[in-house]
Amino acid sequence: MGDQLAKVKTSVSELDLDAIAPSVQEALDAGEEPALILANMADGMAAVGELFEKGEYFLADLVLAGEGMKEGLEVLEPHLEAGDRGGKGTVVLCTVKGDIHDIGKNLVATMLSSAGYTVIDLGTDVSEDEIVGAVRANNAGAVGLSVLLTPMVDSISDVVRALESAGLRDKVKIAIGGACTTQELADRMGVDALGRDAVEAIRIFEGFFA
Ligand code: B12
Repeated sequence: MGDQLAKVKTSVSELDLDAIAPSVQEALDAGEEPALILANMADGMAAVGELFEKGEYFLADLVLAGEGMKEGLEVLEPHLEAGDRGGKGTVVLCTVKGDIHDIGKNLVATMLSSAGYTVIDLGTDVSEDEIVGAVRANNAGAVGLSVLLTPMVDSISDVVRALESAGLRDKVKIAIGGACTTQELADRMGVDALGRDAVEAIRIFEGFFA
C-alpha cells in the first residue's frame, strides 16, 4: 500500500480529524485511484468501530470520526463522480426509521454514484411512506436500506409491506446492509439481497440492474 493510502486510513482510525481531508487530497495529488482512497477511508472507519467496541473509543469520538469522514468525502467525491454519472439506474437509499447512523450509507451512496447510478439519498430515520414516495417520484429500480440498530429491524418489513401496498414491490429490488443485518434477517424480511460492505453493494446493484 502506498504511504499516502496508509495515511488516509490511519488519519481516520487514529481520529486525527484535521488530517483526514488533507490526507485524501495528498493521495489524490500522488495519483492514487479515488476508489482505492475511498476503500482506505472505509477500512479506517471499520477500525474505529472495532476500537469503540473494545472500549478504547467513546461515543463522542465516533461523532467526530463521522464529521472527519464527511470532510474527506467532500474532497474525494468530485473525483469519483467524473465518470458516466447516473445512467445505470436509480437507487433510493436511506437509513431506516429510528436509526441515525449514516457513515456506511454515505459510503455506499458515494460508491454507487461513482459507479454510474443516480442515488436519491433520503438521509436517516426515514419512514416507509417517504421511501414509497421517492420510489414513485423518481421511478427508482432499487431501494437500499441501511440498518444498524437491532431494535429497528422491523422497519425493514414495514418498507417491504408499504411497497407491496403501493403496488411497487415487483418493480423494485431491495438490498439491506449495516452492522445488525444478516442473511437470515434478509430472508425473514423478504428483501432481495444483503451487502456487507460498499464494494459488495456495488455488485448487488449491478445484479439488480443487469
Ligand atoms: C459510529 C457509530 C455511531 C455514531 C453514528 C455517527 C454517524 N453519523 O453515523 C453515533 C455516536 C451517533 C452512534 C449512535 C448510536 N449508536 Co452507534 N455505532 C457506531 C459504530 C461504532 C460504527 C458504525 C459505522 O459507522 N461503521 C463504519 C461504516 C463504514 O460501516 P457500516 O455502517 O457497517 O457500513 C458498511 C456496511 O455495513 C455496508 N452497508 C451499510 N449500509 C448499507 C446499505 C446497503 C443497501 C448495502 C448493500 C450495504 C450497506 O456498507 C458500508 C460501507 O462499507 C457501530 C459499531 C458497528 N460495529 O457498526 C455502533 C452501533 C451500530 N451503535 C449502536 C448503538 C446502540 C447506538 C446508540 C443507540 C447509542 C449507544 N448507546 O451506543 C445510538 C443510536 C442512535 C440512533 N437512533 O440511531 C450499536 C447497535 C447495537 C444493535 N445491534 O442494536 C452498535 C453496533 C455498537 C454496539 N456494539 O453497541 N453510533
